[in-house]
Amino acid sequence: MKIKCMGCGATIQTISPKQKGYIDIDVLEKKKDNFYCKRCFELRNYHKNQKIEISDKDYNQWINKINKDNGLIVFIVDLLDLDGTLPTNLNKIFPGKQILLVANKIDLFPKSFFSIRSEKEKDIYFQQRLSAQKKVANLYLYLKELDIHVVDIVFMSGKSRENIDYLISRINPYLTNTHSVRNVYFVGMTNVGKSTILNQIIKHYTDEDNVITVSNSTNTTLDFIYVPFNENNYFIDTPGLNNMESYISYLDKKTLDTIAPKNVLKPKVFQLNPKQTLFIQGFLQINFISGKKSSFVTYVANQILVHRTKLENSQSFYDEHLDDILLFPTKQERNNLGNRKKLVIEFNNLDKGIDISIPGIGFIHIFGEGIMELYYFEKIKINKRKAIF
Ligand SMILES: Nc1nc2c(ncn2[C@@H]2O[C@H](COP(=O)(O)OP(=O)(O)OP(=O)(O)O)[C@@H](O)[C@H]2O)c(=O)[nH]1
Ligand SMILES: [Mg+2]
Repeated sequence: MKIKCMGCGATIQTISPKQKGYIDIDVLEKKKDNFYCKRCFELRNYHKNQKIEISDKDYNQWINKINKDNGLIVFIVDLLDLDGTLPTNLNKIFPGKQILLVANKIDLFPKSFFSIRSEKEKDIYFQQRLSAQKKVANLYLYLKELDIHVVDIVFMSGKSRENIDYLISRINPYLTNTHSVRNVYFVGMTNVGKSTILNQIIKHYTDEDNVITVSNSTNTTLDFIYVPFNENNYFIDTPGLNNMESYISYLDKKTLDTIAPKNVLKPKVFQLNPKQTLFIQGFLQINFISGKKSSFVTYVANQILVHRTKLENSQSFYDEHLDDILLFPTKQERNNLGNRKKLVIEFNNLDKGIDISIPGIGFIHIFGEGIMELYYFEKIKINKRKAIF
């Protein structure tokens, strides 16, 4: 019989220490249940990560397996990294499937982001009426623009448990259909918080805490983890997909530890005049070339450096301070990210302004009028969208 690691889903083995599911034979012999592989043990207890690559072949097999079942797909995105975690071909990956979209990590956003003015309103918001409804509507419109079809949208936080009950109430109607009971697959890009949400659901029903391993490194979950939800239905945690156009795929654990958002974001507001430059650490350089004074609001982790310089000094600043003030990405990470490239973007005051999303990092809301040049790395895809929220 195959024994599975409770933390990552890998099949337990005692042969190859560098492969997934490894456990020392003497540890295995002592254990009767609750198996955790050595990698999970070290990740959970010492935050040490042995990186295990997941191949495209593995992903394809998992996707095929999901597509063969008639289950519900709960597709989770990170609201701070929406474009980096929402594949535009979502319905093609899961053809004909019902998909419920979860916008996770709302705890990172300041209350003003959801226009919550009082405790009462906060209560109401958590049941997704009033202010949040507007956000849901805005996200629906964005999905429509991208031609993505979902059956429902839930805003929530796996970390602070906000809206966990609401998520379950929205999943409930899909647990059976006319033919059979259905499994629920928790799917999404790596690091969006799939396992964190499942841990909260397990805790909700069993009081057991932190059963599945979570971490801010990529590819924490390595195989399906079957969580019995009731007598008939399984909730299934799945390994995250990698977005090779996101910074997250190129940053090492130390960098991720340093730049991951730790508490509620404090958006930084810059009123920029043309001929000024904004650096988001070394991840993105925005040269404001011409136009009217405009506002740039950064939604990134609070500890991420946002630095303003004069345009004329920007190149020398970048060259001189890449490894001290700008600091990230590190030299080694830059080697994998390729050369820097330029994207020219024109923007104007119409509507609510635009967002520039930096995958794996956050986004910048820009309101005003002008032309800017963005400099960032070859492998990364920066997206411009009409402001959503
Ligand atoms: N602020 C915040 N952080 C979260 C939330 N959910 C998860 N995280 C953090 O995001 C990181 C990734 O969480 P996981 O649950 O391991 O993500 P995953 O989607 O299972 O990742 P893979 O297994 O690699 O696919 C961890 O550092 C979590 O603490 C949330 O709602 N809010
Ligand atoms: Mg996981």
